[in-house]
Amino acid sequence: HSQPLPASFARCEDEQIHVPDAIQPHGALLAAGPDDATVTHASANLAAFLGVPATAALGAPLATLIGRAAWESILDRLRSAAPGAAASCTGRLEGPGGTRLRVRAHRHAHQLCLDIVRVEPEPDATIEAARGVLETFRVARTPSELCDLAVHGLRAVSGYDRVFAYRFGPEGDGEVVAEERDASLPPFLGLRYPAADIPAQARQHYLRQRVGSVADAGYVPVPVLAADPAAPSLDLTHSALRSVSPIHRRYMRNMRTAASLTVGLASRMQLWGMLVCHHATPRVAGPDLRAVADMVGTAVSVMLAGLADAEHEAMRQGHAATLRTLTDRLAAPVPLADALVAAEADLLHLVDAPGAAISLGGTIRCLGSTPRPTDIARILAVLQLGPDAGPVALDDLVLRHPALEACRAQGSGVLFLPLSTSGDDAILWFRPEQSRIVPWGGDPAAHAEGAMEPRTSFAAWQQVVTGRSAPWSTVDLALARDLRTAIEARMAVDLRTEVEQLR
Ligand code: BLA
Repeated sequence: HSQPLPASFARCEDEQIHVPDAIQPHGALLAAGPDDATVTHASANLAAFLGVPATAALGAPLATLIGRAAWESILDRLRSAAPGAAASCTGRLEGPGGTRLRVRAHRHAHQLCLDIVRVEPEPDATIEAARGVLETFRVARTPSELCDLAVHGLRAVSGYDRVFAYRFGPEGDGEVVAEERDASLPPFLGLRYPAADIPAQARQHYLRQRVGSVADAGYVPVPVLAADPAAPSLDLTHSALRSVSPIHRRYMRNMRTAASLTVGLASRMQLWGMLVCHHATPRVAGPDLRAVADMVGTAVSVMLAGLADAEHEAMRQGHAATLRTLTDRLAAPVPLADALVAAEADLLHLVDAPGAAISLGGTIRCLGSTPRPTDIARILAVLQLGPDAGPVALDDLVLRHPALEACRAQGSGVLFLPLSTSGDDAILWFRPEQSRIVPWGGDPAAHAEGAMEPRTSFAAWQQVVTGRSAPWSTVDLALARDLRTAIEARMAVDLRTEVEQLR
């Protein structure tokens, strides 16, 4: 376990995980070329499943290996798949001595690819079980509630001893946002993990092929042999037997997990997160369980964006009264700046900030707890980004701009709302520095830059974060934009009055 991993690549994200030239040993693989008929690839363990050595299978007609009836049925069913859809089907085969086999066929990159596994007793992963899980999703009102229901349902169906939902942050790091586990296991809920744990190509992979599984992290990979040794490696993206990265296998062993079943969650074409099932002892995720996991993941993915929008809208509505009061106050027959100053309490409450500054016509007025006006002028100079700069929300102003260090106490966080396309007219809200403790599932710095080794300790590790405020939400930004619309309406009225007075 302590030997360095042989790596033919320089960075984690350079490992070509879709072409490992190997599979996991709990199944066998056959692939046929563009003619669907002649075997181009066979896994070295083929004899244990079909009684025919891989070397004998290469170049042979696929129909003679699995039987003409099975072959024709597979082609027939793949043909009826919707155009563009990833075509796949499962069927049954009989191996030597009457062993019962399941075969899952799919077509990808002009190859017909067959995963062959033994029929094993599977947990009760039926359509009925899947329907039962999806049924519970009806009551979810937020993405977070949906994740709770998904991990609960997936654990009940799969029987894995830990199931959690992992959500990616904007930088690729992630957090465990829902979890159900055997009471004997330590909790992961709330812990954060660095982006390096699931490098970019692995995240891309889970967008393309949503379900992945490892039956036994301690397995010895089985080579996939090719009829033409000069042919490019077989793309195993969609094979349920794809051998996973040796680095990730070691990661699992370090974590004391033998088996995993992973479902990618996508929202708005992005990988939002994953549902991950772990089991302490080896466990094959059979075709039925994978299908149920796929259904659960698809339902969650489809619902995520809508629930996030609904949650966003509900939070926005929660501030609707404040926004209405502000809009009414803007109608007062006093200069705009005076109207805003008079509405101080509502202006601060709108985005839950203890301080704000109004910069209009070259004058800065401070409300509540803010940096000093001279420092606010410097913030303005830094944030005036361009002619049509939208609102900007930063929770790390002084970390980004060390020259603004003096703003740390009152203004580590700033929400900047430009009011005009020229000049300094703007509203700024401030939030104070708020030191907080971020719990990581192991020291994130244990990944030295470019390290090819997974870390060995996953003991909770607390990072004290300074120089940041409480984060601004997309709802805060939306409310600031709403206020700007009201202010622009008021400015238009002012302008019309001015023009009329000139006449
Ligand atoms: C894959 N890494 C993964 C996956 C997860 C994690 C969930 C998807 C596959 C699976 O679930 O088995 C990470 N697992 C976690 C995290 C938790 C967990 C964060 O249980 C938290 C509780 N990994 C490293 C380093 C590298 C690396 C240093 O630690 C690269 C040098 C790579 N991780 C890596 C690769 C994959 C991966 C390449 C894809 C494996 C594959 O599918 O081939």
